[in-house]
Amino acid sequence: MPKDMRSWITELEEKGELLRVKKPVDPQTEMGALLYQSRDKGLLFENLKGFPGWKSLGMAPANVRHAAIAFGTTLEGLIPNVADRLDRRIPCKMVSDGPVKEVKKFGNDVDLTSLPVHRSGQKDAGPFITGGLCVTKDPDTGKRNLSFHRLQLKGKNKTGALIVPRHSFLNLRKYEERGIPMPIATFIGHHPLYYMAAAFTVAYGMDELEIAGEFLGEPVRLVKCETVDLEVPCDAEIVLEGHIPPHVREDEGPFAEFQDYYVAGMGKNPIVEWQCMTMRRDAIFKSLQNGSEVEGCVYHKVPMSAAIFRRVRNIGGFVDLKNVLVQPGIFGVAVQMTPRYYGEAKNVLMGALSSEYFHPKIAIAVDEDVNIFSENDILWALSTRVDPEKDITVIPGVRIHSMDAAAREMGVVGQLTWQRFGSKVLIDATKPPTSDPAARSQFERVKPIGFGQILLKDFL
Ligand SMILES: Cc1cc2nc3c(=O)[nH]c(=O)nc-3n(C[C@H](O)[C@H](O)[C@H](O)COP(=O)(O)O)c2cc1C
Ligand SMILES: [Mn+2]
Repeated sequence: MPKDMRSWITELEEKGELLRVKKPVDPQTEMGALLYQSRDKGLLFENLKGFPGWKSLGMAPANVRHAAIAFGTTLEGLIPNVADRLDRRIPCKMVSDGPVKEVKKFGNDVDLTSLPVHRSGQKDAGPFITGGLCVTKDPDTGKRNLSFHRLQLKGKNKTGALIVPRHSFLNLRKYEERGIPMPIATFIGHHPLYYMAAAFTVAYGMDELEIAGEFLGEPVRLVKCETVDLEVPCDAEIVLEGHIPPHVREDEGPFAEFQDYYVAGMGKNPIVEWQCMTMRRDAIFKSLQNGSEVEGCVYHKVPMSAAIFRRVRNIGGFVDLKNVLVQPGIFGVAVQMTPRYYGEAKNVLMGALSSEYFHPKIAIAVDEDVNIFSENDILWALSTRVDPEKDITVIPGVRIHSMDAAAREMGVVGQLTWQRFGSKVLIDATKPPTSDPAARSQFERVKPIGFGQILLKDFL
């Protein structure tokens, strides 16, 4: 059976990773706090105040452990596994119908306020659709693009949209140069591997839905939209179809963003007018809480870590690379490796700071004996293996992620000029390299006699 949001709910539930919330929950005033707290389990809200009959899924995945379940791998194997699959694609398949076409609404019957859209942060400008993935096309080539864009509710059939200068922004610019609206479709509610694929920054013109196919191990089945020349997965829960009018910008934001700040690119941003909504008869909504160490962050961590893993493993031809993990707040990244030569870890860290992603600003290299999934262990390595004078290198004058409050903002939000400018840092917290065994042996980590063999459970 093809994977969709329902097969994912079943899988999580069978593994004891999903909690059903049967008491009434208000999406405006209660849901955000519940999602924010549930960092271990997914939540299926079954009773939504003001939205009779609706259910909503959130915090699924709640963490990278859940992401490993979605990818069918182990926690330790997750990032190397995803990195290996990044160069493979499975082309999409067109089908004529699907569950997402069970209900169709057009024009005045489209009412986004009928959806249980939740409010994430206390200072948010209103409810935002955060669990939608947006399909647009390059008008020159017809190539599809899939990306995340938060959609601030601004009425029955209107939302704002944050479109950071990347691929869908390039598409929008092409439509704006022609003075015509850009068609857009958003699907809300699907298997998490669609969300993972959408969060990858790949080459312009590459269809992220083909990456989703590779992750899913089966072609994504697409149906034609009703009112725009776009295609969407036939087994999503809900699809919205609309267009972005050229050169229109309105106030948008604030919004609780991925780094746990309201520094969120708010200002004059594009709007979307929605003219059609199709959905399953018993559609389940998707509520995505953004912020550090909640669901939105999982969709950042896995793609970014895998892209960096793939990028740095060939530095100098071969690196004895073990793992990569983006750190809380998304602006840090830890690289786990066994350095063979003096300086090699720094070469790798330079690569980690200069990838497809602008987010990483603090790159830390650790050895294999440091648990990359434990922030405590990483801090231990920082305090015990770093000689600051030689192991910490600051790189001034580099482009920084445009939502990093610590760097200087330049240009204009909603325009190609928007950026931040600041510095990055490399921290080599590895042991001396294997080429210098005497120096390396100083840093042998203590282990008790019987480590790994004498187990407490056998003595209880
Ligand atoms: C949970 C989540 C939310 C995101 N929200 C937005 C957003 O509102 N606007 C945006 O431009 N990028 C957002 N991104 C950044 C994504 O990297 C981006 O949408 C997408 O991957 C870029 O795709 P593209 O390069 O094909 O346009 C978000 C990413 C994640 C993981
Ligand atoms: Mn893209």
